Amino acid sequence: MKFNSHDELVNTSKEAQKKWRLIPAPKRGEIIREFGNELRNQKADLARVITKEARKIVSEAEGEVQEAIDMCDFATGLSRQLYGLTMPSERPDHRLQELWQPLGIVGCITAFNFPMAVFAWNFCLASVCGNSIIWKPSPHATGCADAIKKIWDKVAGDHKELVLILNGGNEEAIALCKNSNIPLISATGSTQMGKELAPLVSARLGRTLLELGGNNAAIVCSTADLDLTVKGVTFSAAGTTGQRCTTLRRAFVHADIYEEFMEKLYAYYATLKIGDPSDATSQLGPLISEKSFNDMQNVLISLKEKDVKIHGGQRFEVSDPKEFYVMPAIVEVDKVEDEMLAETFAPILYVKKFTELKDAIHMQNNVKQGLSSSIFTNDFRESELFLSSEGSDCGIANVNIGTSGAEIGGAFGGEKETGGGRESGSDAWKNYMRRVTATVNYGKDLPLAQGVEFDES
Ligand code: UN1
Repeated sequence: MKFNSHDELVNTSKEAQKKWRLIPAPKRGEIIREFGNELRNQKADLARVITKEARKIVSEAEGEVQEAIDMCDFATGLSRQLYGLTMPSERPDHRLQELWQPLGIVGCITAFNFPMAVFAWNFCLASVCGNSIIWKPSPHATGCADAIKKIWDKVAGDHKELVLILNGGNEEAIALCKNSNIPLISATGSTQMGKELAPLVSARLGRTLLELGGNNAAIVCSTADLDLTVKGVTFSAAGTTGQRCTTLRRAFVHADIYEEFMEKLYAYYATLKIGDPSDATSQLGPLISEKSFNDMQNVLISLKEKDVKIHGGQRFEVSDPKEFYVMPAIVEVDKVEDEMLAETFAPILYVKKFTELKDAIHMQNNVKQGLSSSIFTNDFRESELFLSSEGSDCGIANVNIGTSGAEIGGAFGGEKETGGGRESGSDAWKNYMRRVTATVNYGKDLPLAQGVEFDES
């Protein structure tokens, strides 16, 4: 569908939403179930599009489509559970209750690394709640958006325009953010992007739902099961070639097991299969672009000036020289280096020794981002401390699991410069609705709240 202007696009979405919101939520849920079934039918083909564009390995690409399918199932169930509370009224013959109504249009900006799943997080909730969506996919993954749109159009009947795609870059994102007909902008990407876009939305007092950078850490305690830990750390740090917002970037390892852990970690890294992501045996595909490669190399160059031990990180030669495959890097540091405080969207894992858990927790939290975190331990006192108010300050805190690979059932998102948004499961749907507090008087008198008297007669 082609639009002559931005206004035309937004008006089309508005009209689509007006029609859609009249459909009872459980009926909307049925259409989303159809959408999910079609994703199921085409899972392998969709995964191939992800692999082609985002360069994810087959298993992860299929996992991403599964994440979208899971969201459809979740939203279908949710379609009968958009509950509002009823509170006791202090006045006789009155009912006090909350109603949840759709917002209107949701503007959704997604990144290259989860080109289908993050759309599904937003679309499934937004649509079951009665909203339409204008989706600006990453310029790296427009084919993924087209494939999804085609499936929606197949199942949507009269509601094809509920999903509209706006292709483009920064300029298009800015236009969405400035448009006061779009009550909610949900954006995934870098913190820098969030800092540019969010003020445009808040200048018109619109709402944002932000899922921005991460700088995730794992704490490996002395009682940890090291074989399990090494697998968890490697999947999170090197998997997806370090290009998840949940990627593990820093590991704090207890001094008592440091040598043994590092030995096992290097041995495991040495087994990783780097290569064409469409080859089912590959575990790591290439970086998304030459720019990502350069960003990674620049960080490694600046680290070389310092007293650190760097392992890996160099370009890995495969048959197609146009792509940027890399050996995932491990950087052992004695002190917290500045490079560790920034997110480099590439597989660089910093490792530092600790002796006191509270110091490790402090180092973990002492960054600007607050998305995901892990502790590996078999001592419940350590894991409970980590999960307490003295522990991780992130939106996601895992025990004996790496920082990446969250299920859809929980709310996903993080604190501080990660943006504070929550998407996906739990009650994240509330972000896509407006809450109406309704008080109904079904009596014959007009008692006022707080005992106020106005009309004495
Ligand atoms: C992202 O990288 O933007 O928890 C999302 C995970 C995935 C989602 C990552 N389920 O790693």
